[in-house]
Amino acid sequence: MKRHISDFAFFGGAPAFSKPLVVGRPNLGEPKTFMAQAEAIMRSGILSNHGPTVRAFEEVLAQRTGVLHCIATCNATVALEVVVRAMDLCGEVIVPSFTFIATAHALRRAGVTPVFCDVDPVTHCLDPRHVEALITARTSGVLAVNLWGQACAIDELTQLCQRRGIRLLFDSAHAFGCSFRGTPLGGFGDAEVFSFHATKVLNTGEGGCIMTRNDELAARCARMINFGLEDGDTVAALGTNGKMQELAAALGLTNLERYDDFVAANRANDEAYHRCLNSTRGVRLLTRDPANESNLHYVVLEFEEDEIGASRDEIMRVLASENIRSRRYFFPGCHAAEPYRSDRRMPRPLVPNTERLARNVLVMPTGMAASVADVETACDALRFLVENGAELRARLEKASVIKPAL
Ligand code: T4K
Repeated sequence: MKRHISDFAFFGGAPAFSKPLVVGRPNLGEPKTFMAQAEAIMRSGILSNHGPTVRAFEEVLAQRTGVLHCIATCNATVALEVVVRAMDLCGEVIVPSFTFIATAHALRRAGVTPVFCDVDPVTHCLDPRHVEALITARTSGVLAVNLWGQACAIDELTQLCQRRGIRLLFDSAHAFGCSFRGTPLGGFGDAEVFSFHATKVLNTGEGGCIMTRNDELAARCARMINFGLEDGDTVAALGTNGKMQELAAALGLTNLERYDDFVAANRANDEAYHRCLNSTRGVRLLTRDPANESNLHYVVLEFEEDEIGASRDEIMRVLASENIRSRRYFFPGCHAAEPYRSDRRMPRPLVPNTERLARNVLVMPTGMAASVADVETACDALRFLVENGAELRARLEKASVIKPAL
């Protein structure tokens, strides 16, 4: 328990954790289950090209979500780029400025201009009220993000896109296992893309999938992730190699068996964060809509620098020396990252909420690798820093270590 600023490792004390407590330590199922599947795959000699394990993984995902088509991919970034091309999106697509850079890059790499739109200050998701004003004759669609394991304003965006005759695609990288008003995510809009990166609630090491109810779009995506090949050797379209490999699917199936445990761990941690931080002024947890189910895989804090007397970055730096490795997703916002920042041809809508969130948001560790006791220890340190922000800043200034960017 920290009682003085000097108790923090940054100022010479002992760190709260001997090993790093990180955001994104993989959730893993039983090694024995994976090994048995890996052995079967090795004996079969089928390692890739939409083999039986990938097909089984796709089938389970389709069943769980009730979505007709699930196409497993090597990651979500390639999957997004593939769907953007398969949907024939062109010109401009409206996308939130507060998201992981992969969302924007997928558009740009597919030859589409991402038009960065501001987000809702409460949900951090694309704000439909700002979307409409950005629609021009060049707009072919909206790429919305179901951020932090929560559904965004799906109804409003669906109605808006239908009314304006443009397409709607969802980046659901964070949102496997989540639902919107009782319906599992996966079947909304023209398509949804999920990530199974090591850091996600369900992982295949690297991986992702495309889900859609549209038969034709599914067929196009399946072809495009396999070089545009049809019937083995006929190249029917432009394509890439976006296939998931068999061993990745085996890891996915293995981890899926413990999915409920992963979410239960997240829930217990989420409750602990709320319990420990609820009465701390200057820091608040993301408010989630109780009507939508979340996997709770992201613990998202917002800091009020004026109230605390210290910034998110100052707090994060001192936490890091405690071996509490929080992340400042998505600093500095896509609009302020290259190549978008320097591209003078890009439309430049104002995004004040994104800029505030990029300064104030901090994501904390959770998942199977973080116990409730770990969360309580991390929160003790965090609470002390927030409650003693002015002193923290003074000590940092004295040590002349303040740097605006880490
Ligand atoms: N759309 C959105 C909204 C996204 O957030 C993302 C990805 C995508 C699309 C694209 O999905 P993918 O193409 O990746 O499928 C991470 C992930 O790399 C990225 O998948 C994720 N979003 C993004 C938000 O975060 P980093 O750079 O913050 O995390 P990384 O890879 O440095 O790992 C974080 C910590 O996790 C490490 O300090 C240690 C731990 N870790 C990580 C790996 C990979 C492990 O303990 N074991 C591991 O194997 O990007």
